[in-house]
Amino acid sequence: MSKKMSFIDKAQILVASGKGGAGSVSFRREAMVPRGGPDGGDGGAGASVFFEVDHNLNTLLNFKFKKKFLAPNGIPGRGQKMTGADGEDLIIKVPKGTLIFNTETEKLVVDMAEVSRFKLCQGGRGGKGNTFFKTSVNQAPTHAQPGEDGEEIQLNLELKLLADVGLVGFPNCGKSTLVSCYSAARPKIANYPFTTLTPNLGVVKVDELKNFVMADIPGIIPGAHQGEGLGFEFLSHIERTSVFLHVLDGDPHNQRDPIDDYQKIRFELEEYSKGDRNKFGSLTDRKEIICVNKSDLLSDSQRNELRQRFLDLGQKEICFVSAATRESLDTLKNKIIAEVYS
Ligand SMILES: Nc1nc2c(ncn2[C@@H]2O[C@H](COP(=O)(O)OP(=O)(O)OP(=O)(O)O)[C@@H](O)[C@H]2O)c(=O)[nH]1
Ligand SMILES: [Mg+2]
Repeated sequence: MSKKMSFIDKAQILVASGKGGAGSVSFRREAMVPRGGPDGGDGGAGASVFFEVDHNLNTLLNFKFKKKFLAPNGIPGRGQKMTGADGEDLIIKVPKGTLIFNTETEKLVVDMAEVSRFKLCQGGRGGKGNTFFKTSVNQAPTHAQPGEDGEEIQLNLELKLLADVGLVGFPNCGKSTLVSCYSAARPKIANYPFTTLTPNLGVVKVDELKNFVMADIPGIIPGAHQGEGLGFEFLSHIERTSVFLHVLDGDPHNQRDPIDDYQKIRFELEEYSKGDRNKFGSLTDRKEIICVNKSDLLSDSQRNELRQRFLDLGQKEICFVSAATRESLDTLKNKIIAEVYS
């Protein structure tokens, strides 16, 4: 397995192009013309289905809820040689780099990193009306063509997600709880260390157009660089993230000190960055946000003391939050947004 393993966002959808409209069987009716000729018009073409890259998207979240994409049918032809309208093509927007596979054959249909627009299903042709079939020997054809069927295909979409924000901290400090507060992800949460064994990913919505990806990796403990705990394996998941959110455990009863914890995690990140392990620059020069979680368990004086000690260390402001009571979660989210988009 590659070291640079990233997260995969997946979705399965059904797309279908529209059926062509049927040709019409119709004859002219005019007061002075005893036997009117054929005047059935052609059916309109069914709509095609296109995929198009939208640079504002970075996840497949839109496909979690809507799974069927059916392009409209062409409108049938009518008398007086009226051609039916074509169906309007369906354009499905996807993030750049989305891989589109045929579910049945498992073959790659298109890589949306290579093209920005791709026609996936051709709409059915409209049927010819009976006017078309008029010949010298058949002046009054009574048949027209039906519209051609559209195509239907089940697809698997895959997108490699790169996390924008990586959560680092000791086991049990509430990383997974925070991810579940900010996103639709539902990682396992429990009151013991190493609940999270593999990374979780949360997609955090900023507004209608923007969202970013948060990665919750297993807790880090002192000695991780020597293989303690779950070791460093999972740090490779956040090598490419530009922002780290340090989550410190504010619980005053757990015999640990948040500032000490912070320094220990920093030390491990530094150790990780030594040698040739990290190809994306040192993990200690990422933009950093520091929060003390479980602040619901801290008194005002305990908070003030911690804040002051942090400032004395020359560190920036820390943010006191509680995933349990949701205290200051919005403030923290805004800080994260500011760093992710700066
Ligand atoms: N009092 C309090 N408890 C919290 C808060 N946030 C999380 N917890 C509890 O802390 C425990 C650990 O939470 P998790 O989210 O599983 O912690 P984690 O950091 O993901 O832990 P690992 O996966 O083991 O690294 C759970 O029992 C949570 O309910 C909080 O703000 N206040
Ligand atoms: Mg966890």
